[in-house]
Amino acid sequence: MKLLALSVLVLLCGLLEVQAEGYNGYKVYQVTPKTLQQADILHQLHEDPEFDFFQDAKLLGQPMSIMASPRVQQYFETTLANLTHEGLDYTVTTEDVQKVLDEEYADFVRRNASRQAGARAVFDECWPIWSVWSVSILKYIGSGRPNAPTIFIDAGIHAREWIATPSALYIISQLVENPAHARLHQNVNWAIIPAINPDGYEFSRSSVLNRLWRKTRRPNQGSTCIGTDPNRNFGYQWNTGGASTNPCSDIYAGPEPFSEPETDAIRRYFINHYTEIKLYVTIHSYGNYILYPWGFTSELPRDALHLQTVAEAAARPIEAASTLGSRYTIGSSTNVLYEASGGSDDWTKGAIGVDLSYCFELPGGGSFGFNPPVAMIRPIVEETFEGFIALGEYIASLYG
Ligand code: 0X9
Ligand code: ZN
Repeated sequence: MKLLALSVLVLLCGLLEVQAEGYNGYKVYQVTPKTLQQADILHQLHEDPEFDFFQDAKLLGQPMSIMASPRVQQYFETTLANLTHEGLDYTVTTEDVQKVLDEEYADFVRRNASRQAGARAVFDECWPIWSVWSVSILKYIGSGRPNAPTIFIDAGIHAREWIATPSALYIISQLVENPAHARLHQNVNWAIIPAINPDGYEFSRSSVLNRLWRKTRRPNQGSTCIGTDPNRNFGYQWNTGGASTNPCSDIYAGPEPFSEPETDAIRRYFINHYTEIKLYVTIHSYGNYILYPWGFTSELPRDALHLQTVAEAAARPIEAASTLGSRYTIGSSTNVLYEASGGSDDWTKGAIGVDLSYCFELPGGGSFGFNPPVAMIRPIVEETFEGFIALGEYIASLYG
């Protein structure tokens, strides 16, 4: 088992070929709406391909971080300027996104060049190409009993959220290699997919021009735009809100539920194992949230209190262990973040019936949150694992 997880330190630390137009002239705005009407106006832009919401905010008075292409900046700035009369605040936090990405990448290359060539430690020395091999990993780490209660974790469904994958790999490494955690898989199985969107992930690595790619990479019929948002592609309340029918949008729901091989792979696994799976966690970044269903409605599931209590029990040890000062916000997706239908967590709970279903948004880092410096990988993955220990112990205590 160490096998794939850690022995494949194939670590080709450089990025590959250059493609696409990149983010030249794209700006990032920090916008703080003060009224619900202002927030609504901003949310309407969510599915417009010319905008990318790096950080959304549900609560009035909290800042949103929105990237706008050069094509819409004039229009956007006029809209914002009009809204400032009603109290909205905004500033341009980045004048040229590509320039910042290029600088960050040059810094990354400089630091890597000063290290030894060859194999490097997974969590300390580079951002390797994990997905080359990890796509095929759906590993049981477990009790030896195929029907034992199972914890299912996926990571990296959004291509650019790189920190998700090492966090999942770290869970595997601790479960497999650290005897202190053997008890966590004595009576419980763990199924972990560290890079569930490998094509997208590779694309986001292929050039700094593609660094902010989020979706899958399957071409769309009748459109030149590529890819579907896999986290809008699950078949429970699919495309009922907070998702787009435009293939060019970053939150494109796909032509139909489970149109993507990545989401279909999860579906097939759950269909075969639904009786055993007791906990589902999908790992994303960024923003320090533990989210639970629903993402399609602001109504709460009947067992919201249970979901909240277990999430709090996971957040506490993360926060206690954090050397980064991490603090987590916990709540239902729609209520603390935004409405977004077709997510994997809604489907596992709503369609499959997994009671405990969560989306972890890990800490961000670097310019836009998706580029934690290499030195932040270990602190993030270590503190996050503390949450998974708590979750693992809870599942073992319930079913073990
Ligand atoms: O929008 C998403 O898919 C997730 N946030 S992210 O910034 N990583 O893209 C949140 C998903 C929460 N779950 C649902 N809406 N079902
Ligand atoms: Zn995500």
